[in-house]
Amino acid sequence: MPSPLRARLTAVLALSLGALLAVTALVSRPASAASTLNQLAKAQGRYFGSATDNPELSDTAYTAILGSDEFGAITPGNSMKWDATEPSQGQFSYTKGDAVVSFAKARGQIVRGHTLLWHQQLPGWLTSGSWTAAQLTSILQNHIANVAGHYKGQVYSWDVVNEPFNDDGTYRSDLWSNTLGTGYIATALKAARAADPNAKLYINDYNIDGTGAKSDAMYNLVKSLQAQGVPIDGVGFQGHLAIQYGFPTNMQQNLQRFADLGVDVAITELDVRMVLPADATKVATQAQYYTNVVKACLGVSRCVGITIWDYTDKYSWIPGVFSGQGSALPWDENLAKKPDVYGAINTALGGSGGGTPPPTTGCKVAYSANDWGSGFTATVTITNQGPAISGWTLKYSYSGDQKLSQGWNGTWSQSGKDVTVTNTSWNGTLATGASISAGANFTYTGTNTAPTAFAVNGTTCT
Ligand code: 9MR
Repeated sequence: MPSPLRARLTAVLALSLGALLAVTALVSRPASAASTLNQLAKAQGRYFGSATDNPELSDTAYTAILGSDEFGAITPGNSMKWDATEPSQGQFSYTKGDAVVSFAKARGQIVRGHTLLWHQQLPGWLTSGSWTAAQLTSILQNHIANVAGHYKGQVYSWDVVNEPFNDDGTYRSDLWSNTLGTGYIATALKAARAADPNAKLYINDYNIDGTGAKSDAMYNLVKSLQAQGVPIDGVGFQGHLAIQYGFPTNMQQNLQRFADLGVDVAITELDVRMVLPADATKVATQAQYYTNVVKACLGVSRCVGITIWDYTDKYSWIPGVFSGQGSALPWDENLAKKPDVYGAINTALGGSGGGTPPPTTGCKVAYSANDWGSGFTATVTITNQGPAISGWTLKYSYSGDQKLSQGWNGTWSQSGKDVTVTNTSWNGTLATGASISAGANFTYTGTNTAPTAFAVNGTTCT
């Protein structure tokens, strides 16, 4: 092959490769490092989860985030409670709970079952009946055998007993303790173990996040259950916090003392509310609370995960219960991440904040020249840092006598020292963050100094 022809072919091949690389650059994404909340938690052997509820599952914008990598665990907020699962005595209904389980399963998320026994959300037949201790024991055992039996193998854990204590550490006076004494807790745990031997069995409560009388009561309960040989695998610290009440005392040490008893610990219903309206100072405090909770959990090796009590203010329980309070979650009512709050959680989990949106203006141009003394090949790579564009014009200038001979991947022209490159018919569209490369050959005499200023569509680039 005569050598000029071979040189031409080599050049054509090189140009084709260049075009291919340019196209590849348009479609390829950056390598995925852990960046979402659950990916980050997972990298530390934990999960990051959210509660949800059935009415929300028809909101597709909502479920897109709930089912994303941000969350590795789901807790049904209501649909496994007694009024939902046994609305009439002996008649069990699993439709709503099953919907949550199948949502989670389809996305590889674990489920925290919630809850087999509580003083709230009990059906009328149960609360209005008058039961002997023997009858109520059998009702409780039957309920747990059925519900935990139905979900056997499908839930990671059960909040077997929910909120047994008053804030002063005494046992709550309710149907259960009034009829059965405190022994109902052991009865429930044993029934749950029998129904689903592999589920982690938890007792779950609020205002036990820090040390204090209520937390002491829970601690003593766990110790006494263990002493009696009653199955207990974990304690759930709900984490319903409010910035106006201060951060729980010694949270990490508190979690640790439970872990030291040989049980898992988990943050099960985290939210951090404030008196509305939100302002920068309140949000900063709130972000600090979230940071503190994440760090407390990560500081305790048996803290297995963190669940927020739904991820968005759109579906938070707070405003309906605490009038004038809210803004408690890392996503706002429009399902947008709150950069400060989401960012604090992401950062505390070891991420880079993640909530900062990409720059919405500007462009970046990288220029290089492959110089052989009397000529050179210039390559320019434009990165769009603004909103998507559907056509681009790049302008820059030389300081010497560089003269354009031929360009590719764009329409190249020159007027004096000024060079203009516009898109071809096939590379005009640039999404936010996308790049395109173009090249041209030039001849010159004297010196070939690289240009320093570039503009795309009239905007000066970095
Ligand atoms: O999020 C639940 C909300 O939709 C219910 O109306 C409410 C009924 O009391 O229960 C909420 O969830 C609670 C959870 O089951 C136990 N800890 C407190 C939670 C917030 O009230």
